[in-house]
Amino acid sequence: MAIDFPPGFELGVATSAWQIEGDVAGRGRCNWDDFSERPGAVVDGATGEPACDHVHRLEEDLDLLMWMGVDAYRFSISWPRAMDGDRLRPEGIDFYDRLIDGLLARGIRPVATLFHWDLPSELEAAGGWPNRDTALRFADYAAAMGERYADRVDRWATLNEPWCSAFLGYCSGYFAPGRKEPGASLAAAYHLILGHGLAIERLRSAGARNLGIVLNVIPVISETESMDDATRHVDAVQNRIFLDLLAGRGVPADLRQSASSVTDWSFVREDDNAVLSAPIDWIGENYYSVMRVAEPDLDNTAAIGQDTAAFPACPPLRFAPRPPFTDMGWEILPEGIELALREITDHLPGVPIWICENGAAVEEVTDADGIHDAVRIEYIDDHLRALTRAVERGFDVRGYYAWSLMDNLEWASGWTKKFGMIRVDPETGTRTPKDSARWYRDVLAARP
Ligand code: IFM
Repeated sequence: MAIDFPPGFELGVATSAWQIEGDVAGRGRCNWDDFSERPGAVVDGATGEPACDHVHRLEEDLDLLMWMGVDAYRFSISWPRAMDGDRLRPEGIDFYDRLIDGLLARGIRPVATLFHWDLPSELEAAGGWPNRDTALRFADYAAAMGERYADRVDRWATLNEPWCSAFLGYCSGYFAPGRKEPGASLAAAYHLILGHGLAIERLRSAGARNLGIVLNVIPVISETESMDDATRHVDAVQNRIFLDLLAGRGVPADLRQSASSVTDWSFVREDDNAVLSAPIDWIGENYYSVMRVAEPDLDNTAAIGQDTAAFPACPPLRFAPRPPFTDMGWEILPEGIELALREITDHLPGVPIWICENGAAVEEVTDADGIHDAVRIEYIDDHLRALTRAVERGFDVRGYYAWSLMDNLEWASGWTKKFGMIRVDPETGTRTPKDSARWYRDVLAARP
């Protein structure tokens, strides 16, 4: 049965720069270049070169987007490709000019994210996001992008999933830059939102429209009442620190207290509040799964240590996802999307929401007839239906971008996990639409 989208609902696909662009020599280095070259940091040793070689295959990829029939394409600008210190980098600017103009020429709305985790190496070396100055440099970069592209970019996101940058980057060390310093990760979270707020002001002054930020709010579910405190703590680190700052409520009081053993919070300045909560025109949510918090399991201590490492001062707990799972081990729960929408709306009433990523790494079967990824189709179909039900119940969701247009570098998992609707051969770069790409194309075409 066809999905009944609300009038004007925007459908698209998403990617990010480091995951697809390649052409490392054509830009400055970033934290992920440095991190991925460290033995063992990325499971299969993949680096940003060649990724999907998107820089050299731009026209082909733009044609695939048009073939798919998307309304909008969400991409990210690589800061070290666009900028060389505080100057524009001409080749990089030319690349994004061609990308944006190529989208417009094909009738596709450009949706740009300014920071999808690739921080210029020199800023990382200077302390990265735990350092307040990075937020100021980010605002300068945002202003430069606004001045260049405000006339053509339809929608802007400052950051993508700041939780990953802050806590996977500086606390568990699972992502670049690989630091394991809980106190620094809280400072990073704060400065990311500060940078976002400063960037919003600068983008607006440059005439850019439709300004927002993309979070990955993950509904945190307590499996038993005894785990309610742990659940609240996880929710504070995963979701509330970002939502509360954006809502003008400051750092959540319970987190301020519970994390006092790892930071004195001296990086928080009371007069930052107006910047942290700068008015936004929309908010993005990347929804994949939920987190279930259960009693610690003595047979599972290794897993406990690994998971809780990302959460300073976390009470003992165990994450207990329920089947079915994707290849990432993430529980599949389409109706969980409504829990995420509720938490966002409770914090930011009246701000329209876009689902900026949703998709799955799954088993695929390749035969003479093509690449069959039935589980991905089912996953996206179920989530789109859950989303339209949520809209019927009153949530103000205006669009959905599937993750991802094509297979790409899945960060620390390298090429071992595939989210694409189009296969990219890691050896040759050849693009082949999977069944899901044809299915999504039909969904898009079936709209009245
Ligand atoms: O590939 C990532 C993306 O870069 C950010 N959101 C989650 C995706 C899947 O892990």
